[in-house]
Amino acid sequence: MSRRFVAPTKEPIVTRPDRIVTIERHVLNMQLQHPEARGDLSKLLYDIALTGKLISREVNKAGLVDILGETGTVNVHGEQVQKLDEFANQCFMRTFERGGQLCVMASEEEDDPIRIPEDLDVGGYVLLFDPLDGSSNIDANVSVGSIWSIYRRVTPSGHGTLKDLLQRGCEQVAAGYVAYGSSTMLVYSTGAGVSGFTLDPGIGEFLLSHPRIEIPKKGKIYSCNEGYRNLFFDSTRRFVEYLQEVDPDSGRPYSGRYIGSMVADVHRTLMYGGIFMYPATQKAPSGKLRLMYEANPMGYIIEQAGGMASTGKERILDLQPTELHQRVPLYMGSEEDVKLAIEFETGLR
Ligand code: AHM
Ligand code: MG
Repeated sequence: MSRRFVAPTKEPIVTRPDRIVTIERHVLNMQLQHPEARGDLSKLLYDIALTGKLISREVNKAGLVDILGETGTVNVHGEQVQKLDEFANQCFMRTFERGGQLCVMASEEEDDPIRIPEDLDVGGYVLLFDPLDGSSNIDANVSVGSIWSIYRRVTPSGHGTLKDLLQRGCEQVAAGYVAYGSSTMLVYSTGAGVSGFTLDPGIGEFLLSHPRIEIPKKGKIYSCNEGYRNLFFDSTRRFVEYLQEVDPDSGRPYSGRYIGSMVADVHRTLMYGGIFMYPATQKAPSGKLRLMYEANPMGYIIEQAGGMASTGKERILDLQPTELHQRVPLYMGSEEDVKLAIEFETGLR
């Protein structure tokens, strides 16, 4: 007797859309709810979608570089084959410098703030981005992503300065990521919940696939690089050991999942719940991940979905940045799981 297929009963908490909505339509609908809006933020979000598509196209060809490029550095068109993270960085810079909405930018790939060229218009917003996070994974065909964050400028006019860039994460007006995985997804928030769009490669459009994403209050997965276990501080080691203890009543042991590509690890955490962490270690007391390019934008998304993002002691989005490339220890995910991590990290357990 053939077995009937039984669909899994547990689904991530996402509301399914009941009509076809492009990201452009979604952004426009959002703008219409703010009659005072001039459309500058919307234009920035359209350009984020465009940049995501351009990078997605190149990432999908990554495995072909050796086939299409004669030497690995020159492609069939005689053009230099750029490293993908360089390409992604250029893509962001070239798309955004000419729009007229930004006064300054910063990239994880650039030491200094990126000035808008003197002859171009400047506007009221600030953009920070990590053009291709996790790019060391590309050769193994593992998911990577772009992360971005938008603020309003704080200086009155002219070209933006470091002061415009070094704002607390709670001042973000929009943030999100594009995950280049089995499909390409753009997830963003402007402070009224989180929406997810999947790129339909046939028509080249991001279509609303995950309206109103909410992270479960508690998960069953923890995600960290356990190769550093012997470098973890005692509090972190005890927290991980606690999650591994067998206690079915409290849902333990948790499963461990770690891709080593933050966008993919955080996206899974957003969908299924649980906790993603990159803690302080004895070798790297501030952890590895960057406040401005990784922790703040991803923390904003997680909070907007109902979760928490913490250093283990403080809320990530409350931190006053002092440097563009500063690093922070990071715990983000389901509210109950992050609260538990904080209890361990602050000595309450
Ligand atoms: P990158 O910005 O140089 O790509 O590094 C960030 C990446 C994250 O995507 C990921 O969470 C982390 O580095 C993995 O680091 P590790 O290999 O130490 O676990
Ligand atoms: Mg990065």
